[in-house]
Amino acid sequence: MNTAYIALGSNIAPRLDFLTQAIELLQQQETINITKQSSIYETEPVGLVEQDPFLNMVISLETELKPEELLDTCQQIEQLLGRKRDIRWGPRTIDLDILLYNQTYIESDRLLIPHPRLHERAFVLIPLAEVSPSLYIRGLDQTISELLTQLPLQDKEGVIACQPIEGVNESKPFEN
Ligand code: A4P
Ligand code: MG
Repeated sequence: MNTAYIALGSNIAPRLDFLTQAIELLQQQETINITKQSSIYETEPVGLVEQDPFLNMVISLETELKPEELLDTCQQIEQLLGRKRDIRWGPRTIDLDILLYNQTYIESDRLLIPHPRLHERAFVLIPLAEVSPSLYIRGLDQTISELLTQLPLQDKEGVIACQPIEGVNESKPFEN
């Protein structure tokens, strides 16, 4: 069995619904078993900053799928949930990025693993540290917790844990 970590992101309403549906669709796959899921975080947009805030989270899963097959599944789910690919780094209903797959290193046309921007993004490292703080990243030669301590405070302040409001399709940030 293989262990993979996936980052989920959405910044088009209803964001919480898109995250929830993506998780359900992953869990429905016979070849995938979700083992842990982080809290949901509201995060300031990174890269292309003139867009709405995101909800982000990370899950870990066990799977029989090979990395390319897992990517196919993620992309099918993105399509099902209305993902359009017009602007790189632009607004999206749902983005599913494979962060890690075992300790495998992959550099192909379709797949870069570990995800190349994992170590510089608070919206990835904070939820990933919640799921697996002591996970060691080969190549970067550090654990998730160690990578997180090196991020600027300003980046981490843009990532706020949320709690869902019952019956409402959005989330209410609270101080963490
Ligand atoms: N691809 C290569 N490696 C991977 C991987 N490990 N997992 C390829 C998934 N896909 C991978 O992705 C483009 C291509 O990357 C795919 O065809 C796949 O073969 P995409 O999802 O179509 O496009 P994208 O999401 O716009 O690009 P990318 O590079 O995934 O963007 P990022 O780096 O994910 O940035 N700010 C906040 N706060 N929260 C966010 O979630 N996300 C982005 C998108 C920017 N700013 C953000 C957030
Ligand atoms: Mg993506």
